[in-house]
Amino acid sequence: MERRKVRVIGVPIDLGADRRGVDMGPSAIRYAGLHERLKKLGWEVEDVGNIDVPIAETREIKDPLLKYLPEISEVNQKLYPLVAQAIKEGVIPLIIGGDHSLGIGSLAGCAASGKQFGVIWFDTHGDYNSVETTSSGNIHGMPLAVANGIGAEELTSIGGAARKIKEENTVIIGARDFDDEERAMIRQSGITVFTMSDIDRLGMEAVVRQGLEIANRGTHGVHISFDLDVLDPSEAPGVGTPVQGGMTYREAHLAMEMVADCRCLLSMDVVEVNPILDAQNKTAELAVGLISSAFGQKIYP
Ligand code: EXY
Ligand code: MN
Ligand code: MN
Ligand code: MN
Repeated sequence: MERRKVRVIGVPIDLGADRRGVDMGPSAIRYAGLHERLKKLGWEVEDVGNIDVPIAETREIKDPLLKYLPEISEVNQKLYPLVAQAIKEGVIPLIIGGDHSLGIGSLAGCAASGKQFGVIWFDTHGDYNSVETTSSGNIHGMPLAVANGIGAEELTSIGGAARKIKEENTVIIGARDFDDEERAMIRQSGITVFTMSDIDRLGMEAVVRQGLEIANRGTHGVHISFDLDVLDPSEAPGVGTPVQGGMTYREAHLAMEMVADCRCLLSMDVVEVNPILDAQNKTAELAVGLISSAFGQKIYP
């Protein structure tokens, strides 16, 4: 098998969550042994370091419904060409955050690569708010809407004016906390949602199998956007917006093992690790374990 390359891109952003600590996510994930684990699996690992992110303390919030909009736009303007270039080279970009506002640049990068791609968004939340629907003004609650052309022009125009995703190839898995208006917007879209209740009823294997089928239909591969808050807070305490009733450790690993088995991984985000909220760095270690499963680690080789 040819040695596949993975390019790690750090995005230490906390502006989208408006919560300090998640900017340390990339360091916590590297500290938890990311490179060693991927190399042990036979991957050639390249790390471009971290994108420079302005610190919140030196910024003023101009619009409380789009907090740190100029800075978040600037960060994602830097991110998307790096993602696009990696994909064009046949390298898998692994974008480690940092809050989920980086998903704007990741998805714009996937689109700019020229590949047809599907999306599986593993998340408690829909991340489908816009300035019209948000109550927090936190842009990490908006990236999937932005990628679908909904929201502030400073964000939807990153990587070009066109929508970055295809609703018919986009799936949310693990949902259990949508805002009211956000829920209505997602319902009106063609995005498929599997809630935690669906997972309880159908089982994770059936849900992920259906999700991969949808994301791969007529595409060249799949972008996985993994928000650590999709797991139960008992498993992933170091996240900024925890919600009870999340995935178990094994459900999350099964999902990632199935991603590896499908050999359809185009690119991957791993976001919302906040080591300040988790002194033992358990959440970052969990993130590295899940990445390992997505990149081919087998419990029983
Ligand atoms: N829906 C809420 C909001 O828009 O503020 C919570 C969003 C949490 C987003 C995290 C990254 O998943
Ligand atoms: Mn999210
Ligand atoms: Mn979330
Ligand atoms: Mn279509």
